[in-house]
Amino acid sequence: MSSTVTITRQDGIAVVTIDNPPVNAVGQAVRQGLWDAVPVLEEDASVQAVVLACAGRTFIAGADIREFDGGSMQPWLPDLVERIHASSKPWIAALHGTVLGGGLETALGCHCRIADSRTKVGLPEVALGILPGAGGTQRAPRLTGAAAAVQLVTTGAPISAAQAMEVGLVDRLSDDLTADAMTFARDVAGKPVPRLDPAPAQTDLTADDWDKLRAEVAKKARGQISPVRAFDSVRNAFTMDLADGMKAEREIFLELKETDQSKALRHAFFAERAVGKPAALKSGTPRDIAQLAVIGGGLMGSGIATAAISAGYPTTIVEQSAEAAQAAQDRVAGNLASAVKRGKITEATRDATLALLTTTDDFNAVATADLIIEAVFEETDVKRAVFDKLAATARPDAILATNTSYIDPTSFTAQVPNPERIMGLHFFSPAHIMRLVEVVKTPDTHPDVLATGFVMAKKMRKVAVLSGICDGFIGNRILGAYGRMAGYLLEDGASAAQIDGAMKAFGMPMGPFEMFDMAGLQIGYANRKREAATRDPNRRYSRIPDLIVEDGATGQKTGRGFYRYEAGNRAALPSPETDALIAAERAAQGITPRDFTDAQIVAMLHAVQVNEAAMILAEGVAERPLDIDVVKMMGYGYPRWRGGPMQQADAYGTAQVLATMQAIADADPASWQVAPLLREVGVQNSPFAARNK
Ligand code: TC6
Repeated sequence: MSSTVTITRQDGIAVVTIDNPPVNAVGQAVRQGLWDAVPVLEEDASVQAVVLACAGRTFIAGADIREFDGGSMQPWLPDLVERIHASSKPWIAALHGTVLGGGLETALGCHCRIADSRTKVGLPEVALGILPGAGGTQRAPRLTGAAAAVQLVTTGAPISAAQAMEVGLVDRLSDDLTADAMTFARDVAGKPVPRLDPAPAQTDLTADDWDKLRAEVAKKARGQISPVRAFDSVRNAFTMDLADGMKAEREIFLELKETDQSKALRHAFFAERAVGKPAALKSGTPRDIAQLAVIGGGLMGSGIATAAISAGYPTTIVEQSAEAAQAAQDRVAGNLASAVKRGKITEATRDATLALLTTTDDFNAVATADLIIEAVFEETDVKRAVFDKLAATARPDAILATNTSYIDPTSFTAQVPNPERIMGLHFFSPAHIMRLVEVVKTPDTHPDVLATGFVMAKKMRKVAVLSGICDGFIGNRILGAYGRMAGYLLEDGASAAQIDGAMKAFGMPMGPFEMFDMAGLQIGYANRKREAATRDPNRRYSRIPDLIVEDGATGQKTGRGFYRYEAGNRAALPSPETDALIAAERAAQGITPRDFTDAQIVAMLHAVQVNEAAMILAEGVAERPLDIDVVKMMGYGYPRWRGGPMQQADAYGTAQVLATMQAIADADPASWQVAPLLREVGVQNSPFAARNK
């Protein structure tokens, strides 16, 4: 027996325990241990029933994802699950924690399932670009029927133990799992072993219904293949017997595992965890934060405060007047009310959470805070004035954070004593919903302060990424290159609708011009005015966005920007006025509009992002390519199934990205230069992933 799988026996019941921290992933050693356990228990006449349980915080949370990149190692999970199911003695799976993927599939191979009432079960494989490949798409439908199986398998969303019981995945619920699993085992010992009917599962759905459902799944998947193929496999359960369905499932699993999409999604999974462990954090010890303060209760400040109180931090919002403080209070209450409406929290939780919030117009309230987040208007002088006051009022050891999204924090904090306690915490709007936070390190920031930022972000259920200082930090600086290229493409002849359409077909939730209109054009306009004096005069400057703003159109809120919007409707419609303005500007610049293919648009917009990212890496602003990928996926809607721009560069081949960038730079050398790091990797066609160590 392997050390990860042990057997104990008590009164005719064997307990097989898996102990493979942290999440009991069913890797090769666990599979081998279980594989060996089955015949031992078959041959042991003293054993009448078997309980399969896990030590630690969870039952099996899935296959070991780290094994997916190597060759597959026997025994394979589908064979193991089948071996357990074929046992002549009943196996009872005792479930707790997060029973996911191969974990649930193993449990479905057992003959009975009992779950701790706090358990969550699910088949999240589609989120890794694969499908449940150990019988999940065949056994689940035979237990639950079509609707629940389609939902489980194509969304990957976990369900509660109670829901699992309702749909037939679980037989009993328990609040004392160890004892109740033994009772269950005794109840079924010596009786005929309950087995799944291998005949095709029954359904009322017609072929037409199935086709409609498939179209819905494909629409939601927006370019991702795995939900659609997983759906096909579930459908097989209603036309094939178990053995044939399993064979077909295995084929689809092997096909999906090798796709770029699955590789990208696996990269995304590990990258999201690796960003929390940057080298710069190794020497940091997080400080305790008992009291938070947020300066500014606008959209951003109240979003941050909502996230903070939701994570359990007592928080004070400081505003300039009693009215503004009340408005901030209302905003936070509104955020929580909408969480109740969406079923995310209960009314009782809302009330308990809101009780952690104080709002005031008295700046002295920051004196008791351990961590203070400035979230005022993005203007150097406005921020400096806040830090002047903080220098006088905050405790000398309080951590001071700024939510700046572009401006170098050192440009408005030089007057503050103990600069090692200052960092940037760049939240994304709406801050109580968006999961990304860029933790910005100044040259003085102490590692303990950074570590505190990371811990706080985690408590807020956010993903923190470390960034050094540069204009726009990691995310907005790359967005700058993306927006600039989109602007040139527009001026050169592509329409906003074509560019947006190409990027949506690529997988972005919206194109650049829809995004600009949604965010409002005035912030970019103000930024460009701020940068005007320092801008390289030789670099091409497209005036179109400025002309639109100066024409009185600032995006969705005003009913017009790059597009036209009807009142109360976010649909982007063509704007004849904006189109005329663009045509006039092209003529004024002597530009004859030319055609671009969608593929060219995508390749160019991708290449300039990777090029900017390569500079960011070389400057040390981001530690690793994966940090950049996570920023773009979590903050900017970059499709997870593409894994972020750097992972996508590896999938295209960095040589190809270099060639595209070289062509862009050759055509307009004053505006674009190939980043030396992109040249270095591109010449060798070596992947950025090699630099993720
Ligand atoms: C599958 O089952 C396919 C079957 C078909 C086969 C034919 N493998 O997330 P955390 C690591 S596909 C390897 O921070 P939490 C994770 O990297 C799989 N490692 O903890 C991290 O390592 P680090 C289907 C894994 O409490 C550590 O465990 N299953 C795996 O916030 C802690 O993880 C899934 O997709 C794994 N399967 O959340 C479930 N899972 O410390 C994936 C975790 O070195 N996992 N690790 O950074 C999860 O959703 C969550 O990890 C969790 C625990 C909910 C289980």
